[in-house]
Amino acid sequence: MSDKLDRRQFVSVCSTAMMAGLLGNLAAKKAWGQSQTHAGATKTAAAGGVALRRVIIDTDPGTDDAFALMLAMRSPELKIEAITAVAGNVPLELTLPNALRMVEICGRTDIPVAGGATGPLIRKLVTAAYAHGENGLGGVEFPAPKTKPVAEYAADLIVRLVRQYPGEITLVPLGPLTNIALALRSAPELAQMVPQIVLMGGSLSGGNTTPSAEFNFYVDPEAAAMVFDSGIPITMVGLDVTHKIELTEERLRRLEANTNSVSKAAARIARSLMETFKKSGYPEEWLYLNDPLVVGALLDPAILTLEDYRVEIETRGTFTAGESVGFKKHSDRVSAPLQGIDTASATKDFHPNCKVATEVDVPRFFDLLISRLGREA
Ligand SMILES: [Ca+2]
Repeated sequence: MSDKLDRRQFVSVCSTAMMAGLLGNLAAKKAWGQSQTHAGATKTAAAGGVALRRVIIDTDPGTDDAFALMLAMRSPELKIEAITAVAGNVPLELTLPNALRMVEICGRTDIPVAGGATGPLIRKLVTAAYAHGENGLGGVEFPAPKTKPVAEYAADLIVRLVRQYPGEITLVPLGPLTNIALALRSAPELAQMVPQIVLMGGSLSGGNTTPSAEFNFYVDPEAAAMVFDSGIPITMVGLDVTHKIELTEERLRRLEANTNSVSKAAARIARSLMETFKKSGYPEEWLYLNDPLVVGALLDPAILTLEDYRVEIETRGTFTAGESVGFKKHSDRVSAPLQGIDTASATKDFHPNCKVATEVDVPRFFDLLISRLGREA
């Protein structure tokens, strides 16, 4: 794809894309109507003010990613235009087939799945196999996927789809932000064409990988900084709330009581990981389901309480890179200038760039998750 369109070409592309988007909308609405075997879902969506929403899910499955993908694919309010895989919890050689496994488990091989970045923009990849199992799915061996990824590179696919549906596609990143940053770098105009990014990442209350940084931002702080500097409205669903989403034994049993194959697959992943943690003396008796909270909040905004912040991503600190620093009010201010070095310490006007999730209705989320995974397709 050309990234060097002149203005006339760009307008032409946008006009064509808007027409395609309109037709796509009509097709989607038709498909939406046809796919509604659960009559109550449409009413619920309408009553809750939740319209059909186009999303691209960027992900590094990852056990909690698997839950998020399943929840999204079980939710007719979401029109999943693509799933893009990125290196993170485990390398791309695993996250990509794991994403394909998820679309097969959910019977949604109609969704394009693309492979993306094999590592961060400028840093070496750090994974989290210790928390997700060596295969990224808690050690559960699902069959190798028969479905192939699309040939298009993830960042290119994101650019093409956003141009196709300008103003319509919510980006839902659940891993390091490398693919999103690459898309923005190759097509900066995307910043005006993406209505919002709702992401799992960051924290205003300490990290889970270093005392400062949450894993996704720790892995690729430069990508996170690019995204937060992009001007796209961001909703940050970070550890402040996701670490209240504890999949306890009681909740896991509720999940296991469901009889359909999607719920069973999710429960197998969680049970296997929980057993592994128990054997290795892991102190907590639950799993944190970080990523599916993002999807839950898209489906039911009342699950989260959001507050305006200006969030800046630390990229230079030896001990703090990837920290998301939230300014609640007043001007944000950088470090004091070093003596003898002409560094800027000027304050900037306070402009929130982000809504940060600060409270969560935990029972409401689990009711949604368990019922959605458990219902027949
Ligand atoms: Ca993830």
